[in-house]
Amino acid sequence: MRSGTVAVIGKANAGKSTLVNVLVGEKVAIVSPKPQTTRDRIMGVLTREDGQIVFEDTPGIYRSRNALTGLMMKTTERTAKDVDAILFVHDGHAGLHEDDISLMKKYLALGVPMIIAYTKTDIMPKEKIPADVKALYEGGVEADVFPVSARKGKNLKPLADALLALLPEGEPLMPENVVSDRSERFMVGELMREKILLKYEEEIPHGVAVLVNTFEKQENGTYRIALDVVCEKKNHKAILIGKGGRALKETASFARKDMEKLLGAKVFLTVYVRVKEDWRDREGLMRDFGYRDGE
Ligand SMILES: Nc1nc2c(ncn2[C@@H]2O[C@H](COP(=O)(O)OP(=O)(O)OP(=O)(O)O)[C@@H](O)[C@H]2O)c(=O)[nH]1
Ligand SMILES: [Mg+2]
Repeated sequence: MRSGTVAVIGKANAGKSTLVNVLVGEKVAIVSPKPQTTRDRIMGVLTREDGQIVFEDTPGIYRSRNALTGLMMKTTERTAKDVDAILFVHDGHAGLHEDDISLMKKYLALGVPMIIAYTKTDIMPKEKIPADVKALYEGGVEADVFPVSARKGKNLKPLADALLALLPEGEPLMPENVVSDRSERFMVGELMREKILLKYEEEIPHGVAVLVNTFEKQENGTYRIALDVVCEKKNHKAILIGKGGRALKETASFARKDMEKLLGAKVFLTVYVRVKEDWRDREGLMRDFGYRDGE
């Protein structure tokens, strides 16, 4: 059998986390239509009879504007160098541009075996696919391209087969029942961040960190969870909370439903909103909030 690690790399919002979730068959990473949803390296494990693929989902490539995005890009760079293969995720629906080709070539140059997943084929004209594959080939991108739809579950088996074939012979790296390296406690904070990404405009979610202060299983099997939503500005706090607390109540209740699904139990959720100005530019605070550079 074969077994090894695969870094999942690509532009922000390309569909990396969605693809990892569907390949491993469980939600290990949150997903949203906004770029920079994933902030940290997250492991998702696919175990089959003939082998195991340990995916490392990474923060999408994005022009760095603050210390947090700088840290996120470092995580992605480190991950790409430290694996058996790279799965480069390209958003077919967003079109193929010069910078996509140069990005793919940059990762090919690392000398790590690489495969391209050309995703979101469910929302684009099919006849564009061969033209783009040809353009990649003519642009000097020497890698196999797999058109897929993570949303519709299309063509995923051939992609997983091709990835597995790139991995070394060996025993599984992770126990059979492990799908992620992240705790339920971590996921609970991420689910809240996902709902904030979905509910509020661009600027607000990108300045939000979620801290899990309490994560307790009670004797009767229910959970008591308390979260701090940290934002950067007083007016952001006001928007997050909304008139009479309505917006926050809605977001929290939406997140709570997902937490209950994850934990298989009733959740009592408390959320506080706090302001910490410019936390995304303050190294110490970022680390306090759990963001590291992928080491
Ligand atoms: N139609 C369609 N939408 C998709 C597909 N895969 C992902 N999406 C959507 O694309 C958006 C981004 O998906 P993510 O999986 O969060 O993308 P990502 O590459 O992990 O993004 P970052 O973590 O921000 O770098 C979400 O709205 C997804 O629902 C797909 O196969 N088809
Ligand atoms: Mg992601």
